[in-house]
Amino acid sequence: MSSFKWPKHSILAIAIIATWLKTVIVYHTSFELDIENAMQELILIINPLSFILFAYGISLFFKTTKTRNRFLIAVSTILAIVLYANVGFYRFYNDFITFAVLFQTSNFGDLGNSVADIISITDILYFADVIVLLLAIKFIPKVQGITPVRIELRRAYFILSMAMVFLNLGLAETERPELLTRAFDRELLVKNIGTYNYHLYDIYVQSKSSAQRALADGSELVEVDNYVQANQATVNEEMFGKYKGRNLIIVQLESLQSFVINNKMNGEVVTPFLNSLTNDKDTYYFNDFYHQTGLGKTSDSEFIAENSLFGLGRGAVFFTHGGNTYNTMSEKLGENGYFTNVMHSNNASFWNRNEIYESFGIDQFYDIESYDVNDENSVNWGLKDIPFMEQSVDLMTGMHQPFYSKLITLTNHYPFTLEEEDIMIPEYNSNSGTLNRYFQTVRYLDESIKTLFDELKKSGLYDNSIIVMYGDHYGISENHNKAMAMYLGKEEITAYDSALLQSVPLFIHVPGSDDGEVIDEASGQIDLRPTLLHLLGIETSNDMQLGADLFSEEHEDFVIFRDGRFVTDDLVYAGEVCYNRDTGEETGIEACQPYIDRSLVELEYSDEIINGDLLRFYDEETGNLHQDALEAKE
Ligand code: GP9
Ligand code: MN
Repeated sequence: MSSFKWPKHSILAIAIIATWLKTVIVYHTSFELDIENAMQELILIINPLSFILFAYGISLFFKTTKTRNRFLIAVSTILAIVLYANVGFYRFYNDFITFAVLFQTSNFGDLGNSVADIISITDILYFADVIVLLLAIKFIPKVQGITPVRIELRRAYFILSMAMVFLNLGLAETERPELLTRAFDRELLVKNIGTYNYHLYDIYVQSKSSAQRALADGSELVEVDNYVQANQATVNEEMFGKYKGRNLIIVQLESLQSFVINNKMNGEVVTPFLNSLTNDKDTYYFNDFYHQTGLGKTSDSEFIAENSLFGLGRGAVFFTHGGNTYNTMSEKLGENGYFTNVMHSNNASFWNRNEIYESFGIDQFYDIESYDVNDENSVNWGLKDIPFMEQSVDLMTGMHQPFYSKLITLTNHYPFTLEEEDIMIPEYNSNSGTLNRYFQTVRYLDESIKTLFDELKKSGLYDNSIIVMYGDHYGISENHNKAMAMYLGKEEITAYDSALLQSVPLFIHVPGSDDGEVIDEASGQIDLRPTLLHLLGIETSNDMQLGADLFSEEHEDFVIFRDGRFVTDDLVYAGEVCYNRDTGEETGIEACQPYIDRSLVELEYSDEIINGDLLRFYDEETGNLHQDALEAKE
């Protein structure tokens, strides 16, 4: 044996260094954090330390080496689990876990295949620091008995830890002013304060939002109401009530982005049926329409369309605020004699749908129990879209009319797998299997819409319906930028490109209208509620909604994304840079500033309504505020 004598706190030092190094390596290998300069790199390197020093430092309060070591093992294991959970989540959602999402365990259960798809045996490396620590404890000779830590040492240690926190926050503040007050973006938070601190911050914000509801008294609503009233777009008299009494069939097209529409993949047409609708005499096709979803993905797009409000910047509003008071499109249609329902062959609890649909006033949810699902007719997440359409129209045939049915498709969902018999075009040939398969599942989705139309015609429902279709959110995340660049024939995908790639198609198909056209108004999912209600002759002028009727002369070309980016007819704001939309070149921030300000206001008003559950203070019928709110106005 060598005569080397290990210093007294070697184990602590090893634990700190191992977890620190591991975390920095994980940042670089498992997340796609855009690092633009040396300062950002420095912040990324030091940010795990500011938390680890504190967490591991608590061990210095224990009296024996044994209890100190046990504590270190426990903390390092917990931290490794937290980090690994984020890695797994990131692989799937390209985002970091939020406290709110942790309560969505039912969703994680249902991921099934996808989970197996995203974890692998080599993931044991994410626990490398725990292993190093265990080895160190085993092989480094221990001092037995009670060995308290000197107070001065402890004091010096915690002064150093504090200094680390301030250094971290200070650098983050210079690099990203107002980070903690404005943060819309989890990636920025992780980049600047680190994953572990980010979770503490998130827990703090969540508790704050529960407190917000308790404290809200409706007075906030006065300001929001004024803004909404002042920004209302007048209805287009010609279009208002033009299709009164028709059934409304909405199809949310899973993960469908606009870049495949009227586009080919290695000579193959990807969406022949939808392409035919883009110049159809009965279809309004919106080619500059965007999803506005956040972490809640499909559920957010449902939320936005039903409420004409944004989802939340953190977690999925379907989960966090399922019990709020809402004034949805469904509720309004219900009041106007419609039978309202959602058709989606998945467990009712997924995305907490069963609960929030009650709050939305939806009459019936045709979930997986209403469908005949077996091995032959399902793939990937469940029932294939073609049999789904057939069975859905069967269900519609027995419905009271007029009805409003929302159909949510499923086959074109990550990981985009199909059975041999359903493959209609070959895979693409990029380095991303995800993008390669995406074209095939999109092709299948397109075919299922053709089926829907055919079945509706057969059933006799077609002529008296309006069929609205839109993509719910992106399917191809920024993790596949290289492959996307190859497909689009670009050198790289910039922040500007990424923003425009958030475009999803919107079709409003009105059989027999002979009114079809291509509309290039920059618009988003938030505009659906007023647009559709107006077409059906239902007033919304008293409603607390942030979108505007797409057929109104006053509809503005301005789409706000949930993360604060936006698109207008001549500007794109992304990555905190203002771009000229025609050239794609950077332009002075002044051009974007007024829109930046308004985006922040609108996102904040939307959050206020949801967090404070403010619609409980609002009289939907008269558009008046309830007594509490009125008193605050005086
Ligand atoms: C689940 C389906 C998919 O029922 O709507 O949700 P997503 O993962 O796309 O948000
Ligand atoms: Mn979806």
